[in-house]
Amino acid sequence: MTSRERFLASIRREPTDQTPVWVMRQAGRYLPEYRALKEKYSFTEMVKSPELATEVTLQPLKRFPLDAAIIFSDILIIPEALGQPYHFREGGGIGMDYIIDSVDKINALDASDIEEKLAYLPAALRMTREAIGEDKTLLGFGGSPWTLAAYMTEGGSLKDLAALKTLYYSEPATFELLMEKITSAVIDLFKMEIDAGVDALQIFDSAGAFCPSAHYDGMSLKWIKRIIDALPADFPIIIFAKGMAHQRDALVNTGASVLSIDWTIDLPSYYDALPDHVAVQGNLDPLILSSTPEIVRQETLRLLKGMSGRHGHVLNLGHGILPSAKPENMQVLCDTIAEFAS
Ligand code: 1CP
Repeated sequence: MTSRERFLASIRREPTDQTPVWVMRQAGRYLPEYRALKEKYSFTEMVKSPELATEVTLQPLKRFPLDAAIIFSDILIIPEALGQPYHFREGGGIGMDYIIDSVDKINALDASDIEEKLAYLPAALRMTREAIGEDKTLLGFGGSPWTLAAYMTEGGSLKDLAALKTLYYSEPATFELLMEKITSAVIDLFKMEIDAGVDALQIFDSAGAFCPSAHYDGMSLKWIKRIIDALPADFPIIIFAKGMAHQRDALVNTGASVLSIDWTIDLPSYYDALPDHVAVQGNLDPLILSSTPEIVRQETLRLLKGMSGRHGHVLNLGHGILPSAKPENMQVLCDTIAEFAS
């Protein structure tokens, strides 16, 4: 069985022998071996070096029995490829080197030659595949155009998206120009990741909850749909729409195969209301990993029991793993799943 067949089997809503498990944003400050590398190299150096990105990608898999490798990279490689670099701020957080705040700056963004500009990424994906073989899923990812536009116009950590939303309401043609460029770059990124052997792609609409419901389509989903339409028809796409799961039908209409759900949602009843061709991923509160082994066990069992008999569930956190997560709690999470499955 190839890794892609294995992944497709695990998201089918019919009996299989496994609940795949992985943890979004596997890397990060919670692992001492990651912190050790960060002492020697900057975040962007690690992202751009295929050897280092592979090493960081493999770190959680060396410790824990996870079913997938999530390539170490960042959604902000797209703004960088368009001509707006980013940097890691000392003390945490991310900053763009400048802000997109005029039509001239949007016009200057260059969506050509994405493959050449991001050549380090397929190199890292191929190196990672070489190391994990066909037994594990290899996951690629990218930001939704709306979420990327948010970082590009806010210049770093998100506040209220005032500039981007004003652009959408007051200057629709300029908004479309920005979104067309980002969407085209993300399509090229995803095609490149598919060619490099990823088994699935996750689209992060982390800033979706800034959209009013009535405008969620125009602001974000329409662009996500355009991306999915440009990819091979049955290629599995996971959408993480933080805080927007209530837009269930609209999310399903994008063509996604899996909806990644945050912890605000009751997963079993959400799953039951989905059509049969859509699977779910989620949705533990990442903060349980910063608590005690007992809590981790209790919350993981609650989720597993709730989803029992519901096939097509990828066990995951409801958002990225936090720097305060305790590695020993990750072990308890994995042990609890193994115990429940046996
Ligand atoms: O397991 C992995 O390492 C996966 C790789 C991964 C992914 C999927 C990273 C590495 N970043 C991301 C996605 C990402 N990056 C998103 C979407 C997911 C989400 O909603 O969290 C976003 C919004 C970013 C932007 C970003 N990069 C932030 C948020 C900035 C902010 O203040 O809003 C941060 C802190 C980063 C840095 C980053 N990216 C990845 C890691 C491991 C880190 C932390 C680096 C460190 O602290 O050393």
